[in-house]
Amino acid sequence: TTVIRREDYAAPAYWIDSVELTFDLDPAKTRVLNKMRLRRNPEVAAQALKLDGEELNLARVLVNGQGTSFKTEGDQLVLENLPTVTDAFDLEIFTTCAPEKNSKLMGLYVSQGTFFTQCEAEGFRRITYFLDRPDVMASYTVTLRADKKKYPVLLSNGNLVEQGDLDGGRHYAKWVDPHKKPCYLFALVAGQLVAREQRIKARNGREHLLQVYVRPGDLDKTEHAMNSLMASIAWDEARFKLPLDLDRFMIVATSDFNMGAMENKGLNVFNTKFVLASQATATDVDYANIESVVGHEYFHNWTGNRVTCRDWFQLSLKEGLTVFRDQEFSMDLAGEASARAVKRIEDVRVLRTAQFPEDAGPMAHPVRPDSYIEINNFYTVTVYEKGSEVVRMQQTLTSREGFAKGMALYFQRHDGQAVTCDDFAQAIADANPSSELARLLPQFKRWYSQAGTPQVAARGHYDAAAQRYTLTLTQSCPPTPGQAEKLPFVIPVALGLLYADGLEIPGSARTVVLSDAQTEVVFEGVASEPVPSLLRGFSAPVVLRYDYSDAELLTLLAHDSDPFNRWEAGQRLALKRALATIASGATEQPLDAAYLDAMRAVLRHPQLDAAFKELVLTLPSETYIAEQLEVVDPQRVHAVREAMRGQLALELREDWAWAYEQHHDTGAYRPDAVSSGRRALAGLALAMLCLAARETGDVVWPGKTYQRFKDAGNMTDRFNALAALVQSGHALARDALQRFHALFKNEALVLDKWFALQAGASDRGGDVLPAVKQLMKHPDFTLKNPNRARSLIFSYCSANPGAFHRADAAGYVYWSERVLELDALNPQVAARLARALDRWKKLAEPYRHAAREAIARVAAKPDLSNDVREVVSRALA
Ligand code: HT7
Ligand code: ZN
Repeated sequence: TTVIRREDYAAPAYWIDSVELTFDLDPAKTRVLNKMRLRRNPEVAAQALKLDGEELNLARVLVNGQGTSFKTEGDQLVLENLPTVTDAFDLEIFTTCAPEKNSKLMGLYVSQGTFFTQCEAEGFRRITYFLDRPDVMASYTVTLRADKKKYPVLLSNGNLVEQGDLDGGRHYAKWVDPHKKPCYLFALVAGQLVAREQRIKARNGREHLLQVYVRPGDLDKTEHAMNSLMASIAWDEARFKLPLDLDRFMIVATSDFNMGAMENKGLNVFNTKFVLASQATATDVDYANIESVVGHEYFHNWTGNRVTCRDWFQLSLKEGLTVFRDQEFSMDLAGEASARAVKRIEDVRVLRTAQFPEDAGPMAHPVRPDSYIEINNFYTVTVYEKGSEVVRMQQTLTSREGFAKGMALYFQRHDGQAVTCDDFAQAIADANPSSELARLLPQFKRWYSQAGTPQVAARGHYDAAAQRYTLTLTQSCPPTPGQAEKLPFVIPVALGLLYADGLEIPGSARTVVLSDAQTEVVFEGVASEPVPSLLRGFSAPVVLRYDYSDAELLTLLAHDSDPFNRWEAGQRLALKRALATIASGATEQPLDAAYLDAMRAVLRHPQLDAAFKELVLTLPSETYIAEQLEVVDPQRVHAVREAMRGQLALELREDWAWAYEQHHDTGAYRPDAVSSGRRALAGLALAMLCLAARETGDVVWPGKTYQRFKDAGNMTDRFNALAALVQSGHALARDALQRFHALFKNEALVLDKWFALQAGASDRGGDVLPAVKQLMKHPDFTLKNPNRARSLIFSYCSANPGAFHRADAAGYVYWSERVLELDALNPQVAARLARALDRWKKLAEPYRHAAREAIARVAAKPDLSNDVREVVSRALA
């Protein structure tokens, strides 16, 4: 295994200016003719040309039309006797590959009889020999040839310039991409597909053809994806003045995909999960995810494709920035401030439950990593979500308008180039010379180089006589692998002060930029001891420590003008109680009247949105609670949180019944923010009412829930009702699950939900693992389809800690078997599953020891993929 280091970056010895690819598509043996025009890079010493290749059969190599000597070194094809002058020359390489045998889903593969490609990060080398690195940008001409009946649709990047029939029932299509691109953005698709089409005219008058390609039976599920695409195009024009630069923009859906989607130039390939939606089969969350993933991939057309990454260490250049853009897009579409806040809370929840643990565990790495063994392991929440927060802080430090100016400068400077995270931050700062970002740029960039989640400790001192309030902010950052000491970050802390009655102190709101280890902020003319509202809107990806009293939190929950901090106050109230109960050793009655009354007040509040209420009334997750502890007993965390849920359900049961009655009827189905918020709250109410029924013996609410499950007019209501029965362990759940399966047996994405729900069910006496094992034998289960594997195995191992961490270690044994089994098929998916035990060192005994043994068992396997090897060796280090 080789470690790749950022500091070793060197420009390529050759440039590839143009590529002509000809494919003879055949699942068993596809022939690829690759004609390149290359030239030596005059800025680099003359050297051999080393082309990347993987699992290819090489048939022929010609230089300027002549046979040439070549050798192979590992996976590379090495050509030593090339023209030494820097004039351009032709290189022709003929290879074959076997798409139907490709279970890794990288390179060219077959999914349900259709050819797809996935080239990011290093999949192009599985199609042909090439300089497979993002700083080599070439013009592509692609000819596809295939059997016309089996593969009537032949797609690649750019414009279709020619098509026609060939002998023997075959046909061809020739595509020319008008834009230069790195090879990771190459794509082809060939199969029996149909498209929803839409012609649009942009603000500048240019006409475009938009297409969403799916399998023939799925056309009626493409309207939302197309609407999302049109909204994305309009948004990027309006907010950043970035137009669509293609005549034709295509999205194609496949059910076999390692990730969510891929931004290939003009030919985005999507996991069906992020394209297909109908009210009968998709939930509100699915609709929202489709909108944001369609937006994300579309926004890559500028941030990633027009300006790309110099090397894969710069991945966050495109991913952090594009996540920021898709988050802003969804917020802008959500509309009102309260709906924006709901989206912000959801995004922060992801960051804190997934990225903070990553930053505190063995896989911690900076937003711009310094080294890797397998780049696929670095498509992480740190690169994506923390990367987005780093971009968001740049906006905070330059203003919304200033940031837009910075983006304009970035494209003015770097359009058509492969650049670095430094180039991006420099452009934003240079466009805003008098901003805090410009003043502090070198220090700000520590967000790119230092891993770990900074902590900001706040202390307040009120001097009644002087009517002065002094706030002291202190920052620190724990060590991470390879980085023992950290230097201070630039941390924008948005804050304000409230009087105890909830009134905001006029003039107190500001953004303090913390750049030293410690800063004091002094407020004059403060009439009585204030309550500080700190880190409003989650203005930086840090842990905020402040010793809030219950009274202060109740004030913030009831009155803060910042909706994020209102929600946060509710979470802190719940967390305090969870931690106290966990520490006490008892489990009964974790919640007191003060908390329950506050939750009732939120639930019954006449002005608050339903979506916001649902977020406040949802307790912090087991994972988030566990992260606050030094040593974690997952069973104890589970038991305490379940006790809290039970109490919240029981004590507020009349309020839940009221909430359900008030919110369950949302009229004709529309996945907009308001009606989906109402459905979410009604769904939580049903879950709570079924939970309360366990205690009270009530049969009415479970009965109503079952009825709801049967009658629901949309998947959100139906699934919420089903989940309420399953999560409360009600006897009706069995029958409901059976019916659900019968209804949706031909809908793969719905079956994924069915598997996931059972694997994620609240554990009662260790019953989930046997159920999961049984479900592995279900005829609809297959390990080969990543969505299905994730829906069953990941839902159990990564998303159900109370069921996974068993004192008998059976969960860990199951995990290690699945990691090894998956590794033989698809190392990328296996490596993601391998991360389920990242935080093993925090576990209490007997879990800790058993988890270590399970990881060691995986590590002991001699022929592990690099992907899994890197994850387990870091875990054991
Ligand atoms: N840029 C895309 C990355 C991606 C990917 C990476 C590795 C292996 C498979 C993959 N499929 C897609 C996803 C994105 O838009 O961020
Ligand atoms: Zn992306």
